[in-house]
Amino acid sequence: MKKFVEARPYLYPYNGDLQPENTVLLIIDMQTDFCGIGGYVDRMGYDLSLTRAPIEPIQKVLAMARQKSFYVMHTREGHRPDLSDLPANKQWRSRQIGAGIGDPGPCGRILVRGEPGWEIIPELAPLPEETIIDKPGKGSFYGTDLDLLLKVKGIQNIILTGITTDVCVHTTLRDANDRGYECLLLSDCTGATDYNNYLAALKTIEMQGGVFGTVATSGALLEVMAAFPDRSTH
Ligand code: C5J
Repeated sequence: MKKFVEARPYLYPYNGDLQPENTVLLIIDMQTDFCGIGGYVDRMGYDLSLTRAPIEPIQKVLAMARQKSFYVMHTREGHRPDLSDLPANKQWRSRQIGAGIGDPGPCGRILVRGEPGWEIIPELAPLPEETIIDKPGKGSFYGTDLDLLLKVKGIQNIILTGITTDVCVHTTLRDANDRGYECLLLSDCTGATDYNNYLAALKTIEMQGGVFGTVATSGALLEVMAAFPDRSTH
């Protein structure tokens, strides 16, 4: 039976083929560096309440995805400890704003793999069976095996959540859309360092009949997910 989530500008997914077997919940960069005290975003001087706002809504969607056996994947932005995968211009720009990638801070070296600030926040800690994608850039496909993993699992639908809406989430969304994945962004499960950019990022998805996909609230998705059988019963 076809299933659709109430979304803008069109119901998701476009073909009604929404199943745990062909759909992944992708949780992007919910790391201390992006939403925790002393992390990268905090060091840049942004208001952490904007990037922390999605934590609770994502927790609810994550719990439902686990209960209903949807695939769950998490991403982490970060660099090798020797910084050999850190482009010089990315490091230079981060130092200009006082939060040099690779430099020491209250949460360890900023955006370096293995450091406390790079870890996913405990509220959204991955389970051992959930895939974690370590990415050196903003997009989740660049320099990773995400596309291969999705193809092998037969994933058609990607439900995007995480931070930041206008940077890593949007870069991932645009790339996923070009690769033919059917994308849904959950508006209350994402946040940006700049609220107007958050609003613009949502609007950009909705233009041209859904140029990159479609946008829903987590409530609308949860309503549809609730109708699937629980993990233990299938
Ligand atoms: C940024 C991200 N903003 N996760 N990364 O540098 O959006």
